[in-house]
Amino acid sequence: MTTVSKTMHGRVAVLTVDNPPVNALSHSVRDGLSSQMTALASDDSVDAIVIACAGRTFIAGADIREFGAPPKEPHLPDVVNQIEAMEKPVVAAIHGTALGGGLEVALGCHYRVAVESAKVGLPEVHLGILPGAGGTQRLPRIAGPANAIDAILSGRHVKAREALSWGVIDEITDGDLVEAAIATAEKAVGKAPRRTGEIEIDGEAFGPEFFAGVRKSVAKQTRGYFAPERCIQCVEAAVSMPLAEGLKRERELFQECAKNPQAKALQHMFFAERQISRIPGITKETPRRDIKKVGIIGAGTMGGGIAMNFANVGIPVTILEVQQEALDRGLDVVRKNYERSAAKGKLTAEQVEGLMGQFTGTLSYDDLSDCDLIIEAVFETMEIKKKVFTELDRVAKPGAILASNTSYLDVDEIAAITKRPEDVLGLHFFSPANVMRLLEIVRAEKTADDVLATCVDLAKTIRKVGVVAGVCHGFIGNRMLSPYGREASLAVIEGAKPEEVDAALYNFGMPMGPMTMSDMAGVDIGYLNRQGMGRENYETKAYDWVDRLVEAGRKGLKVGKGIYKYAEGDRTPQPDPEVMAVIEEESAKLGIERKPIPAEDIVERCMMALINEGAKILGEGKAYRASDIDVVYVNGYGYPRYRGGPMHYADTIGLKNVYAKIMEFQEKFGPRWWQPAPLLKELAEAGKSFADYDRENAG
Ligand code: TC6
Repeated sequence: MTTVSKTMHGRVAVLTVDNPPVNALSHSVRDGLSSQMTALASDDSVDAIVIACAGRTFIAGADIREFGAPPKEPHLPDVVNQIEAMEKPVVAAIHGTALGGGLEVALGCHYRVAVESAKVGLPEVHLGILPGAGGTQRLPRIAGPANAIDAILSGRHVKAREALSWGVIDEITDGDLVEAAIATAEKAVGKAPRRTGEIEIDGEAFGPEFFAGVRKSVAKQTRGYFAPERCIQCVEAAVSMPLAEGLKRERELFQECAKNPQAKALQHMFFAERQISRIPGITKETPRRDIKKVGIIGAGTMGGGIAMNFANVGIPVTILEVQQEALDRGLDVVRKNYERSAAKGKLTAEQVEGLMGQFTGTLSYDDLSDCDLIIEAVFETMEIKKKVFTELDRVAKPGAILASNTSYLDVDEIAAITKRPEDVLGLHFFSPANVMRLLEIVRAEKTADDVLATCVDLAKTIRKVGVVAGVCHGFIGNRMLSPYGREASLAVIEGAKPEEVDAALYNFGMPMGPMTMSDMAGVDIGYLNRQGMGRENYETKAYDWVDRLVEAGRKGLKVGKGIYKYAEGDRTPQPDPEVMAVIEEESAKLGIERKPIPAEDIVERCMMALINEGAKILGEGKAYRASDIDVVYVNGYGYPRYRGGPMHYADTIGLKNVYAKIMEFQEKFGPRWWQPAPLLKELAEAGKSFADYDRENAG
């Protein structure tokens, strides 16, 4: 298939790349560009060349689907070098996004013309690799090392105006892009070639101190990641080496990244996050309902945070509370959140007022009668939820979508209290709801397809990662959290200190350990949950020591003491000998002889517990894909993205090994909590992976 075609405009040849959806640099595009360059170099009827793209965007990068397959010539770095070496001027005409290899092609061109809405960037770091087609050498030369390192390490999409100020774009046109590029090309004919790779960098200001500063500034957000350090080394090479040597160094470091398992994991996440909106039974043709106005029940932290998501994208919200005081307090918290953003320079005072103008407070359910979607975020008991939904059933207009933000409760039971269960579903936001990207969309038994489709689209509108889950206790995320927390807590009663458990999981890549997390969320929340469950339904050995802490008033960070203690006004957890004394007493009571537990064992038990529960969820059809579970864990629970989520991590260990480990734990710790998921057993015995399962069950 021809993906690069040529048309003549006077003596300028316009090459148009047409490789939907995003004009990625598949083999045919590289081959097309390269053979066209060879032919045009000696074509006497051509003075100059424009590279433009059909469809929605300029080249958005290498073809990620080709990663992992044996590379085919011509390789992208050679194509970019070939373009740059042309004696005839080559101009890139950029619309949409010129990303990764796309920007590298543009940097190989001698001029770049763009439309105002265009963006450029080198997002390879998000895929575990680095810009390996000269991007790390050419961008520092044209934009300066400081701008280049910012773009390469953040992977952000830089707007055309900013790119213009960096020198990356030469001209922004508000007219016809290709015509403007042709005009630039015609003007360049006869002038000396203008090659990015020949620009000299003044290395003086970019010595070891500069790079030490860069390393320090990104240390926190790049903890555990392999590629960022290699990106920095590439820019160091750009500053200190001639182009050819720098390109060689870039190649070596690119290969190191490409071979590292993190690259595969991050690329898995890229596709996983694009799979989530493929839902069985839902197509483009499935009708959608219009969401022009949203109602929120409850102006607490959760309700206010949820409401902000809608206001932020221009959807007005009516918030309901029972008492005026609570309503005022809730709206005040929302305002303070916006004011904090304004103080950081992210919003103007006018924008804050504009956003607040989207909110209407009310004490009356009747004021929700014109809402298209109503989300309740009230206290987590079935009795209260049922009361709220009875009221909603009374006041909501026909066709309004009614959603519960419950984290655990049975959405089918909630739906059944209404006369319109087809309009009901769960929309489970994560706290803080205005910040956290994950949204679990809970498809209840009777939820109508158009209701689900509307909410899947809506998640994108409010910039959430919306994953569809089935009805079960805790849905995907919290259901998996429970055995993970149990194993962490058991490790403590068996011999590990809380800070050792936390350190083990932090070093694995979690943003914080489960003990710190429990203190932050409030240790009493789990306590109340267990009280409701009854002792026969959970592992008492794991939690009796925690319950003793709560009963002694140690409810967590909010009261300055929980599993750890906290100095006044300081959120740093500090080990507390009083807590250790409780733990040791409880261990003795249970007849447990405390023994140190190696960090690897703690991690292994917690991870196996997560994976096994994930496999149960998948086998029961409560998640459509293993990769959906990965998306939930990475976006909602801080699971290290570079490990690709718990299910991908299981695939890297091998499901045979995972299954064997779970059987070993069953032997060692007893069968009550260590029952392998039937799906895990089946896949392990068939020599398959979760990725195989997803492929075979696609759609
Ligand atoms: C690189 O260049 C390395 C160079 C060094 C070499 C030595 N390849 O995101 P959307 C698909 S690394 C293949 O929903 P949007 C995507 O899977 C690359 N496929 O759309 C989806 O397919 P589906 C550096 C790709 O409008 C469809 O296109 N570049 C690629 O919200 C639409 O995608 C990047 O990392 C690709 N490169 O956003 C850019 N890109 O419909 C990655 C997309 O079958 N891409 N697809 O599910 C993006 O950031 C965004 O896709 C976007 C468009 C901003 C281009």
